[in-house]
Amino acid sequence: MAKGKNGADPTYEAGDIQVLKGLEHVRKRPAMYIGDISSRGLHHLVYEVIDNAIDEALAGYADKITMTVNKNGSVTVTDNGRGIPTEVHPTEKISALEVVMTQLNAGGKFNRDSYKVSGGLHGVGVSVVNALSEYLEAEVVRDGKVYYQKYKRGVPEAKVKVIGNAKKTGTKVTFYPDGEIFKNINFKFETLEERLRELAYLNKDLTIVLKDERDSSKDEEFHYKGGIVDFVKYLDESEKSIMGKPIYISGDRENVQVEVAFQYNESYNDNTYTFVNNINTHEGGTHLEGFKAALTRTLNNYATKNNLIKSDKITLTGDDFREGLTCVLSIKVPEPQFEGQTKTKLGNSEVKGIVQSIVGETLSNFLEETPSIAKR
Ligand code: 28F
Repeated sequence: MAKGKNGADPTYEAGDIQVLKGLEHVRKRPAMYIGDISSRGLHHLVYEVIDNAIDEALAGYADKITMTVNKNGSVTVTDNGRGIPTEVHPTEKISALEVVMTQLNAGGKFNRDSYKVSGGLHGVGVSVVNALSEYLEAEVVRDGKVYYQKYKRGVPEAKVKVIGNAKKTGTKVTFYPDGEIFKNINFKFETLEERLRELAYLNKDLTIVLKDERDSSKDEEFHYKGGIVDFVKYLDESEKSIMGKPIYISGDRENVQVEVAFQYNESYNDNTYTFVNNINTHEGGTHLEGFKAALTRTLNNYATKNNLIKSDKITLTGDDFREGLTCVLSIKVPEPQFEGQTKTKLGNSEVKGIVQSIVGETLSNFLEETPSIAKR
């Protein structure tokens, strides 16, 4: 290998400069990566780390995620997945763990036919969290060993080293947000609690534990075997349902997984929440359009066929069918296109037809089979 000007290995030098440029860009324009540097941006740091653990669960390798707000204000997230790979890169001579932690968007760990969860600004990668943290410690248990590396504002303090042995596997990330970037580095327990509870409802096989060393009386454990059906019951806790239990529909077509749970209560408001790959699509999109079209058409057909509409002068509109509706629609799409002001509107046009057909077919069968509920 030819030696660089100061005798350093030029390949390593080049890679190093590229890494430093990346981290420097993140620290110069953090809002481009996490939306803003207010409390919301601070919490996006946590969501970015959590989402990588959720991805490991979606891939089928982790079923428990623990998050702790430590006494000193740092946050620790652990999962019991495979552990981030640590093998040393053949040419770059650095561990895969260091690549994931220091190179922008190195964490693109899943290929097309799995679902990359992405919170915040949709999966910027944990290297962004690293660049915006005064320090970050990564601990990986894999191949019977415990690997460790510590970073200061994204720069490794030393090479990845083995600090012990262990049987299980998993990844643990502790980070302390950089006070030079964020004015306020206090994590709000209630904010974290709400997002983690939502993620547990959306991923029914996952257990999520939330601990606060500043006040351990608030510790929580979320695990909802009923998934989004339990979510609808939770949302409707203070309402009176007009049907025994929520209707649950699921199916998948063309690599799109659709799940919807809904029930009617005696109120007049429409309480519909929609998610794509665990992202809360506040602005709706093609999945919601498909669900609304299926609901309106199926209920209208049923009502007309069973002459439940007294006079033929009125046709019920979509809004009529959403009075008193509490609904959670959660879909998983390999390549979601997000639009809208806050990038929380799904744009994939093919999804509307997929959701409409899955919901339409299952719902009309359900109404035929349970006329008592249908009539109500
Ligand atoms: C506390 C936060 O970040 N968990 C993670 C994995 C597992 C793999 C992975 C992550 C492949 C090489 C890019 C392991 N074995 N929790 C986490 N768990 N990343 S992040 O792979 C990273 C990609 O570098 C993993 C086999 N395949 C993937």
